[in-house]
Order: sequence, then structure tokens, then C-alpha cells
Amino acid sequence: TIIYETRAGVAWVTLNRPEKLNAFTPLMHKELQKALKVAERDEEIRAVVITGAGRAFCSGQDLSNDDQTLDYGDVLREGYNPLIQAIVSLEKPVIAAINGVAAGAGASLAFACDFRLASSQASFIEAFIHVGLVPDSGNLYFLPRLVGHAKAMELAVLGEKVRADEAAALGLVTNVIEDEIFVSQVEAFAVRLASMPTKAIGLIKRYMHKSWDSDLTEVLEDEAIAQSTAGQTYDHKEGVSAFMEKRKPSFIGK
Ligand code: LHQ
Repeated sequence: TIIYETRAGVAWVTLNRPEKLNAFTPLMHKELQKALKVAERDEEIRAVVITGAGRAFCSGQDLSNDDQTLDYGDVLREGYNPLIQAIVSLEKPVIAAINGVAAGAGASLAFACDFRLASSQASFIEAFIHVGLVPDSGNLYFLPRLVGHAKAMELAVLGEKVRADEAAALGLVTNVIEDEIFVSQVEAFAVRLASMPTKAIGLIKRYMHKSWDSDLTEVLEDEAIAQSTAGQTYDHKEGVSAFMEKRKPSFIGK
């Protein structure tokens, strides 16, 4: 249900149930977890792309497998919550390449990533409300932080489709890319990130997430801790040398 490929320092994770618009199943959760773990451990990998096969990004929970005996709280605790935590705790940039519709927990998945690149064919739907449910999988955390409380309420409660251009205007996506050049542009962006100082990116990610739960005094100290680590990396030395020698730096991610 997942395709995992690597090239040029980038891990491509493709949700692969196109006939169901890449709806989540327990097996897909298992395979996704595994793929993210492999990407985390592989030192050659310095950026991760998550995308969908076919015309959709991800349509959220597979409703055709709906088992009425399951407690949805447990479904979240066992599948979705660890997935969102794995993306957030992965100290490498994770890019959601939103090739088509992202609905329900599919939208949540995109919101938890560090960057969202949208094809002109992409759209977002807070589909939960249409089946009498509430946004989950970090949606209630990330959406108001991305677009502000008022807009997040509107999207979550009304559940209207947000087109790619509207998503860009809301700051929900980094960029909207014409569908014909979507994959090549995503690749270029991911390769660019994969040649940057990965350790520093990981630290930015860790402490920017943490800042939501911190006061200024704590953030100042976290910055000092992060800078102490970043200051000891090869990439810091290389960046300074390259600057002094007026040449392009060659970062190794350490
Ligand atoms: C699907 C799905 C799908 C199965 C399309 N499942 N087959 C977490 C934990 C526990 C419990 C519950 O929930 C959650 C979080 C959630 O994610 S709740 C929200 C679940 N997702 C949805 O409610 C979205 C359902 N899908 C849709 O609203 C539409 O399919 C969208 C707007 C995504 C796309 O619309 P269209 O482009 O018109 O495509 P379509 O509806 O014709 O879908 C194509 C096929 O994919 C179709 O099957 P068929 O055999 O008729 O060709 C759909 O049944 C199937 N499909 N989403 N989530």
C-alpha cells in the first residue's frame, strides 16, 4: 500500500491505493511507519517527500472498511497518532506533495508536514464533519496554527472544498505548481533541501514545534542549546569557510 523509493538524498513515500483515493487502512499505517523509520535511520536521506498515487493525495480513513465494533479513539491511538508523531519527530524536512484531493485525515497528514507543495489539481476538504466526526490526526493542532483560529473554525465546521489557489492565499501551502511540471518541481525542491545543512534543519524543526509550549525564557534557552549543537557541525564550518572564500558551500548534513 506504500511505495518507498530513494534518489538524490530524497526518500519518496507514495501512498498507493489509487482506486480508493489512497484511503488509510491499518496495513498502510504499518507500512508508513516502517518507511518513515527507514528514512530516519538512513544517513544518506536528507529530505522526505510524501505523495499519492493516481489522482488523489489521500482521502483519509477508509470508510468502506468501517468496522462498527472499533472504538475510533483506539484507531487514532494505534494508527494515526503515531504517524503524526513520527513526522514531527523526524529531524529531516518532510514535504507533502499534494498531487490531488487531501480529505479528512489526508488533510491532517499534509498539515503535519514541514512543507506543502500543491499541484494546481490539489484541494483540501475537512471532510470529517460530513460524516459527523471531528478533525483528528493533529488537525485541531496544526490547522489553527497554519491559518488562524477563525479560518480554521470555518474550514473545520463547514467542510467546504479549498482549491489550491485558495489554500495558497491562506498560507496553507508553500507553492502551487502547474500539474504538468509538478513532480519535477517537487523533486527540485526536495533535492535542494537535501543539500542543505540537515542537522540545522532538524534543530529548527524540533525547537519551532517546542516553542508552542514554551515562554520566551525557555525559547531563548532552547535556542542557545540548539545553536551550541549547530555551531559544532561540519556544515557550520563549511558555511563560514565558503563565505570567506567567496564560493558555494558543499554541505554534508552533519
Ligand atoms: C473512498 C474514500 C474513503 C473509502 C474515496 N474511503 N473509499 C480517523 C479514525 C477513525 C475513524 C474515522 O475517521 C478518521 C479520520 C478521517 O479521515 S474521517 C474522513 C474520512 N474521509 C472522508 O470522509 C472523505 C470521503 N471521500 C470523499 O468525500 C470523496 O471521495 C472525495 C471528496 C475525497 C473525492 O471525491 P471525488 O473526486 O468525487 O471521488 P469519488 O468520491 O468518486 O471517489 C472515487 C472512489 O474512491 C470511489 O469509489 P468507487 O468504487 O465508487 O469508484 C470512492 O468510494 C472511493 N473513496 N474516499 N475515504
